[in-house]
Amino acid sequence: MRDRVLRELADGPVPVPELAATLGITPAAVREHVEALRVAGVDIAAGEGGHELRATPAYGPAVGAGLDGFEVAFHDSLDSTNRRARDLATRGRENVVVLAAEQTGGRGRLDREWVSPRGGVWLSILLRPSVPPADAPVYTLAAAVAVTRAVRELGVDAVIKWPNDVLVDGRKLAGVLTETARDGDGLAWLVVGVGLNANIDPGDLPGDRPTTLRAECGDVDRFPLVRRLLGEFRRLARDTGAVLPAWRAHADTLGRRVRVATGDRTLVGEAVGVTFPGALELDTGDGVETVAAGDCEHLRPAETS
Ligand code: BT5
Repeated sequence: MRDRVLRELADGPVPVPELAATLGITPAAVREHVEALRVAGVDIAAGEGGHELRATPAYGPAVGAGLDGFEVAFHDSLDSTNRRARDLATRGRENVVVLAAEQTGGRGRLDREWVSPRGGVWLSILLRPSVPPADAPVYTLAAAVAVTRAVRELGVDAVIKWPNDVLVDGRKLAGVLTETARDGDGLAWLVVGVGLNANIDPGDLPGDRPTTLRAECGDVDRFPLVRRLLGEFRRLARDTGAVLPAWRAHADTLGRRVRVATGDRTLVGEAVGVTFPGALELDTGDGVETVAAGDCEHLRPAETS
């Protein structure tokens, strides 16, 4: 609800009774939300025409103000938001989003380095969904969809490479790292880490072909971007049946010739489908193989091995 109050105030000025009627709550409840937002650092003006958001808050602790469903912990600097979220998980916490302005020890999959200077979006979402551990990959796909939708709103032509990369013209804009722990046969917790290169020069990043929002569309306001991303993710996490159709709609891998390296083997074939919770179906010519996890490379049509 507080997020909706914030959105209405952004279109303000709006008198409290009108806002209360729009949102279906009492004027007293509106005033409580406004006060809580102010305490969180959001600059709300009260004038003759009603209340209004004076300026979009800076990217900082206020990014979590009133975000439905998540408690947000913003840090100026952390080694890794995933590491911090794992610590919170072992202390029994849930529905927390850890954000950092910079990471000094960011990690990709297989303990690879993830370079995370100031200007980017580095965050980890800690959840405890009541699902079997095998379902965890669907949350990785959900995060890739959430990032893709949020940046497409900015006019960036982002697509998803299976399983977790968000690309623009073959260049990597964002990656997702999901970590889990079991509790007996169930899932104890799930940490979904998202690294999105926002207001950064691509030359400051490693990797094959990195890109950034700065390069694709110019510097962006990360406050609404992160809130949009988290809102999309929350919707999908609550309705995981919606994840695969959304993922397919943005996928660049399906229909392509790909090479997939799993722990012990490398497969080449045409990516023909993705099945719940996120496995890739590969037509190798000798039948269709289902690959649960791996590093995927898109091949040009002539490249076959
Ligand atoms: C990923 O790994 O793509 C997952 C990245 C997840 C990062 C987030 S940031 C918030 C949270 N906290 C963490 O500590 N991690 C998560 P992978 O597919 O393994 O890609 C890693 C490879 O990408 C590296 O080996 C580099 O070659 C390259 N790389 C490193 N930093 C990059 C960057 N900022 N942009 C693009 N490529 C990068």
